[in-house]
Amino acid sequence: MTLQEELVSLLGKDIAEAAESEIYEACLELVRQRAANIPYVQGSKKVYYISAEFLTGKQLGKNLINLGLYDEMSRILRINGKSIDAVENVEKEPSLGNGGLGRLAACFLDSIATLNLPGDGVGLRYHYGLFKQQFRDHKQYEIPDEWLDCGNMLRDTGISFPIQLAGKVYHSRLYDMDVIGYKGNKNTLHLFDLDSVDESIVHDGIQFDKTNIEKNLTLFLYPDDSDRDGQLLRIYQQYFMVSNAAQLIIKNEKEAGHDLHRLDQYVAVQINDTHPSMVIPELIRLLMAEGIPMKRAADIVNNVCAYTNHTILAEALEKWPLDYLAEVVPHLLPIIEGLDYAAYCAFSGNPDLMIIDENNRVHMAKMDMHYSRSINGVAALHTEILKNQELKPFYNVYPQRFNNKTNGITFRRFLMHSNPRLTNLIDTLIGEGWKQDASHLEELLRYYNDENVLNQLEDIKYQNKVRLAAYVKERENIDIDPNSVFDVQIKRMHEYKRQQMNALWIIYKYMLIKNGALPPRPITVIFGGKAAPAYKMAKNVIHLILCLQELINNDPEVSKYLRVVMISNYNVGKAEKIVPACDISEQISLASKEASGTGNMKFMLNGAVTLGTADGANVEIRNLVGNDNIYIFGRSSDEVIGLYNTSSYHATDFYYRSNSIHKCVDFIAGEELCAIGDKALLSELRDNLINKDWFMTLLDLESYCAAKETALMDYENRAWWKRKSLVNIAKSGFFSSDRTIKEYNNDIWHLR
Ligand code: 26V
Repeated sequence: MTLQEELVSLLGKDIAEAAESEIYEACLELVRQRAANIPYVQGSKKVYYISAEFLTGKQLGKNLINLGLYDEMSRILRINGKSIDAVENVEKEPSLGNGGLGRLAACFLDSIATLNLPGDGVGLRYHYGLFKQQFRDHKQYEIPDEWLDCGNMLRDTGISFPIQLAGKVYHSRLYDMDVIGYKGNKNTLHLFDLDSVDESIVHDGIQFDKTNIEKNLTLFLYPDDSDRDGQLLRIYQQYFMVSNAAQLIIKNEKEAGHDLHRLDQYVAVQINDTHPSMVIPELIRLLMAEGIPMKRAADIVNNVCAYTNHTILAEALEKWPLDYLAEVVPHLLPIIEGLDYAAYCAFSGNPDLMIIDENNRVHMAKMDMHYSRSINGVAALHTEILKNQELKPFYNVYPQRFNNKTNGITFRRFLMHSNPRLTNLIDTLIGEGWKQDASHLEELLRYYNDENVLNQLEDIKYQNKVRLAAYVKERENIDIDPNSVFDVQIKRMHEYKRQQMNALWIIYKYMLIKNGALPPRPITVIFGGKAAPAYKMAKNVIHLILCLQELINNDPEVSKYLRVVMISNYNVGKAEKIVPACDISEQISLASKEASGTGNMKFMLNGAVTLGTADGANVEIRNLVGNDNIYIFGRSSDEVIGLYNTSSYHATDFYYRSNSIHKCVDFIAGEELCAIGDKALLSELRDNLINKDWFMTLLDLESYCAAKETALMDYENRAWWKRKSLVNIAKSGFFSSDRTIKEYNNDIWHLR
């Protein structure tokens, strides 16, 4: 049967006659059948990547690419008057992650399978994921994201484990999703759920009874933990995840007839941030139940586990009160206390190294570091900061455990799927070798002076901007001009990422334009990102951006030169549309705070030029492309860390010293914006910038404005800019997650 015949047979009717939703279901079934015939990756040692988030993005397109069917399917649909885009649109994006950490986990699974390494993901099947973002009255509202009510790749395995929560036994249910490698074999993403979870308890947006564990356990990712019940729920979720993971591992190992004393020969566990940390005491507990004494069990687990740190922000390094753990997981308490006592004995009670602190809080990261054979950061700078600052006491006692694994992204999704035009151009220029080995992209440098190729690059960027403009018109009803410069900042909303600094630049530009200083070409500033529901200041920044959007886009004088777009409900699918259309990639976090960033890599790969601080992986991008092909501004991480250590940053100094900063900051709560938005929220934001500004927006504002001006001027030298774009693409091979996974495997997992 040809692919077309196969599709028609699954549809039961002609393609031309079928609705997009029917074609989607048929394609899904086709992928399922093909996947069923692909063997699992074989090996004698397997990694389990445990993560609270797997931000997989839509599956159909990616699976068709990895099965080698995408182009053919696209052609078949086209000759039958259908578009593959419309069919892919039917799928709802699994809402199983919040940002970089979750997307990284998804890229890693793709690369692990592609490299034919045995490795499965383990996480939770959240019914409503994070939440769906809506804008009303220039504010964010949260509603449940009903991603499950559409056909997807999950299958009910019928497998269940007993999970003890607060002395009661619950029975989980395991759903599996195939992870198909690019032209390779397959692994599995295991997502656990509880049958009794009841979506009907959610009301008024995303409110629900936080104490009703039986009904709420897997409703949402990161339920609000600003109160005790919320924190307890997070602990319930985390333990549910890791107890399932640990039981799955032990079951698989016993079925394989492996000796549990030698678990480290057969299994590696990667702990993705601190959310899965309780897998350590849980594995120890299960090994003890198999008759292995505690000390021995702890040694075994120590050789199995590896921990990845993704942030130095204090609020993300989880510390759970001991009495909360005593309530939810009383059976783990003796083990956690035992591990703490062992640390006490080994390190003479050094409080820096204790798992349980003097306030009886359990430091999950500290437990991870004592009981993991590897501790890694996610970019070179981040790992150095961990070693020399944040985790220094641990580096002093376990120097050999620390290592760096600079993040990466899968080029299958963020180039081949999202930017077919550029993919084709690269194929014709250097062949397809880069799809298996991304370092081949460097061959593009041959075309550095080839005007014809540079013009094609420019044309592709323009086509992608046209495509995005149409999408923005359709979805947000905002007109943007593909001939303008597309300046983009898409990521979670957080003060350290400094979307507010970009907003201050917009105000600065607005004033210049009002005063007759017109830019040589219109500029479109594009934002996208969700704020945590309880994070007030992040929501205030969204409010500011939406008010600016209203003010500027409706001002006939200014909107000819400047437009602002905040894309609602930013997610992986939207990233795939926005990234290929971007000219300037905004990576403007306060130096030292962004562990790595992965959006920066996606933009680079698609030919955007980075405007950023010397933070996270931006530093490595600069080292690869050279200073001529990136715009780096602002204080260094050393300077910033120095300012924190000496408490010597005072935003007021900057506010009063510069008239232009003063005017921009005051504009936030001035007449124009307050006529559109909520004065209380805007004033709160303005006052915070003057009086607190914990992430030092005003410190870097002037150098940011100067660097952005330079970038915009350089953009006008088209020949020059196109070369910058080419160099960025050519040098991005290092950021393939295939490279990252090879390093994890060579240095940490040693899979066979
Ligand atoms: C996020 C949130 C957001 C909602 C409220 C509660 C909460 C708790 C924890 C987290 C963890 C976020 C961690 C994260 O996504 N880190 C990012 O990891 C990326 C992959 O390594 C890295 O590129 C980013 O720099 C880092 O911020």
